[in-house]
Parts: sequence; structure tokens; C-alpha cells
Amino acid sequence: MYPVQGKNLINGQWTETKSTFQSLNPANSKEIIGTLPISGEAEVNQAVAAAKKAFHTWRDMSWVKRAEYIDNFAQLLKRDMEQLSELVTKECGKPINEGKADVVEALHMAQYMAGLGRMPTGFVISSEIAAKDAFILRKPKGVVACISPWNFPIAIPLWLVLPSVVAGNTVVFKPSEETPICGHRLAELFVEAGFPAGVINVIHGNGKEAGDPLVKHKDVNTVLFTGSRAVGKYIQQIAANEMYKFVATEMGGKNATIILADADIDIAVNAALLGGFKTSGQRCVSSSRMIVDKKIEPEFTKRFVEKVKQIHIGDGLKPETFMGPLINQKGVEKWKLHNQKAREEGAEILVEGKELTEGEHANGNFVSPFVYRMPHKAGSFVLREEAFSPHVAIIPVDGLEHAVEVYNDTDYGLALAVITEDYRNWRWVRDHAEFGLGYVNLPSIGAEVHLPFGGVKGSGNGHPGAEGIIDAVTHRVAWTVNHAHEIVLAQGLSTKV
Ligand code: UN1
Repeated sequence: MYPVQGKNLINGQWTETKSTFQSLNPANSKEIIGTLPISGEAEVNQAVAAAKKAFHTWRDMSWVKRAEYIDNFAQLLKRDMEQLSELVTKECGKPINEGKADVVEALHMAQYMAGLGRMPTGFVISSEIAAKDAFILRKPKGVVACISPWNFPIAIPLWLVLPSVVAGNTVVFKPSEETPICGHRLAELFVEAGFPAGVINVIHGNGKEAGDPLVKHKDVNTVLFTGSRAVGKYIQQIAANEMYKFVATEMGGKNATIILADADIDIAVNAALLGGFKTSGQRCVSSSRMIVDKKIEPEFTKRFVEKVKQIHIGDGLKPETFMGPLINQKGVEKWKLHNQKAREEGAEILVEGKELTEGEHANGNFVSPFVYRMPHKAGSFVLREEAFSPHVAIIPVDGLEHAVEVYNDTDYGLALAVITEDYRNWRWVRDHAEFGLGYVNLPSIGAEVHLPFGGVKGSGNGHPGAEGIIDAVTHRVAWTVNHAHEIVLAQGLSTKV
């Protein structure tokens, strides 16, 4: 079954290039998951041309008809659930339960978009003039570029691709070069589901050689991106040069779980463990800050640290594994840098994270959790920058308002959780904290696809993925129809010539 020979999908044809790259299992770098073409400007040009050509017939179909292709695709996700889940675990390292949740989330997006094909696509609005009907309706934009990350290699591509195509756009999809075989498998299923040639094109390669020309291509109207803040900002800058180019970016966070003095401590410890360490801290919404009221901080910390020390780290295919490897050595280096910075900035280390390099961990990017206590410090690197790894700060605070002030002191604003038994507290947090996804008595992870997924400040540009992306891939146009035999204008405008 492995290694898989992945290819580009351009205009319904499987194509290759002269040079290739490999996708490796992060739990065992000796295992090659697949080989893929390295694409560049030439392949991008072909893929965009194919999408542009297909747009003319695809947009002329009804939303209902387009949604039927998505329904076909949903059936295939169900059929292949087990293999896809295993592939996610093998290619991005997260434990098999998380691999499966990724595919289930993808299926939910497909079901949701298949249903959306039968939902209203606009409104009828009364005109000032009785003989006129005014409509607001959604029209597709054209060619949409979808650039997706490795941490949800099946679900996130579909948050971007499926709303685009149900609305009548055509797509060029570039999967992350860390999880390209998941992208290739999706491409195979798009073909099997019957999407016409050119409607969804898939090209493989890295950001510089394939992503950059794709984003800059004059015929790409919209770029949907989920990934790092640096790349998201770069894409925003490219789009700012063109009047017509629109981008929706989702760019990570320095998320927190806020634990107030009245918190149920069992819920607090559980939420902190799940939010901090599921996916080895590699979710955009992972909590790397536990902001805890001083009144309960010692008890919380004691119980949290005890549990952290019991976390089982290993190959995600083993049922006992809670934390798989980091995605690559760069991820390990980033984790080390954050740990080092914490030491330099005066953190009190509570769990000394280690790189695991022996026995079953010998060939993977395994690390164990790093946990420290540190008072809030303005300008701190480690309390403000995203670590994207199992690296967690416990920050003691004096009450509700101080907790929110500390929470807001980063350039990000993606996800937060608040643990409290008092509805007045959670409402205050909701109204004063800067975030896109908020949770009460839950971890900061676990969003559902029919909710908008995105953030504010450095976490996004206000155009969330999943539910929200339909706004990014459609123009809302006004359409006014006169039923009288004469022209009467609004605002009392004279029609006398
Ligand atoms: C991400 O963090 O990159 O909300 C995506 C969640 C998942 C999606 C996470 N449904 O935890």
C-alpha cells in the first residue's frame, strides 16, 4: 500500500514532473508514505488555466446539481473512513482516534455542503417602488486557490474546497508538502465522485515554488489559506496589490484556558490537558497558556502536573498513545527554542520536557511535554508567541479582569476556554476577550464545521473558514427587476429627460 506514487491532477489528468519529493512518517522517518511531483510555475499555470476553463460550465449548473457531486464524495469518505484515518495518523503523526476525527470532520463538511446546495442562496427584498422586486444573491467569484496545512490534512482542505465548488467556483488546491498523500487521496476521491475535469485541480510542491506563483496568478480571484502567520501576512500583502484579489487567512493563535477561582477543578484539569496536549499541541487552537486565579493555582498546578507526567507518547497507531510525534525536526527545534526562551525569561520549570530518541522513539520526532509557571510579563516572547508543540505556561492572575487582560496581551486572537461555574463570569470574558472561538467549561479545541472557524488580530483577517468561508467565495450581488410598463426610480429621482 505504501509508498504511494502521488501525482498532480490537472484538467482531469494525472501528471508528473521531472523532480519529486518524499513524504515521511513523522513517527518513523524510515517509512516513506509517498513520492510526489515538485511543481512550479508551469504546473500552476496549467492548473489555473484548467480551472478557468471549467468555471464557465460549472457555474452554469444549479447549486443542487453541484451539491450532488459533493454527496457522491461524502459516500466515498464513509466507505474509506478506516484507511483514510490510518493514512492521517501515518502521515501527520496524530493518534488514530484523532486521525479518525479528522476524517469525520471532513465528512461533516461534505454533508453540510451537500445540504447547502438546497438552501437559499440569497434574499428577496422589497423595493421602494411597489412594481420592483429586489434580490440579493450569491454569485461565484471564479478560480479559488486553496492552500491547506498538515495538522488537519483531510478536514481543512474540505473546509476550503467544498464551499468553493458548491457555490460554483473552480479550484486549484495545494496540499501541505508535509501531508501530500492525504491531498493526493482526496484528489483520487474527487475524480471518483465524478467532478468534471478542471473543477478541482491539485498540485503538489512547496510554498516558494508552487504556492507563490499560485497566489500571484492573475486569474486566481480568491486565496483561501490556513497556516502560519508569516505566510498568511505575505499572502495578504500580495493580494493588497490587486483590486480584485481577495484572501481569507486563518493563522494560528496563542490560545489560553482561563481558570477562574470558582472553577470545577476536575473540569479545569481535564480541559487544560486536552487543550494543551491533544495533537501534541499542534492545533491552531491548542492552549499554550493556562491563566489561573491565584486562589486555586497551587491545587490546579499540582493536579495538572501529576496528569501531564502520565501522558503516553508514542506511535499514533498504538491504542495507548495520547501524544504522537511532532510533524518534523523544524517543529522540534521550535519547541526547544520556546523552552529555552522560557528559561531565559525566568520561568519556574515544573515538567522538564525531553526529546525522546531511544527505543520505540528512535526514528521519530518525539518530545515530551514542557510545563512551567511564570508570572505575566509585558513583552515576554514565550508568553506571546505560538509554540505549536507541547509547551504550556501556567500564569497566576488576580481575578477575572486580570485574567482577561493577560489573555489579550498577545498579537493573536483565535481561541479561548473559560472554566467557571458563574454565568456572569463567562459573559464578561465573552464580551472583553479578543477571540474567534470561545468555550465555557470545555477545552479550547473541538470546533464543529457548521460554526465559523477563525480569529481576530494576528489570527485572521475576519474571514473564518468552515461555515464562514461561503462569504469569501461568493459576491453578494444586488438584482432589481421592474414589473411596470414605465420606469420609476428610487429616492424620488426624476425620470424626465
Ligand atoms: C486547527 O486547530 O488547526 O477545533 C484546526 C478543532 C478542530 C479543528 C482544528 N475541529 O480543534
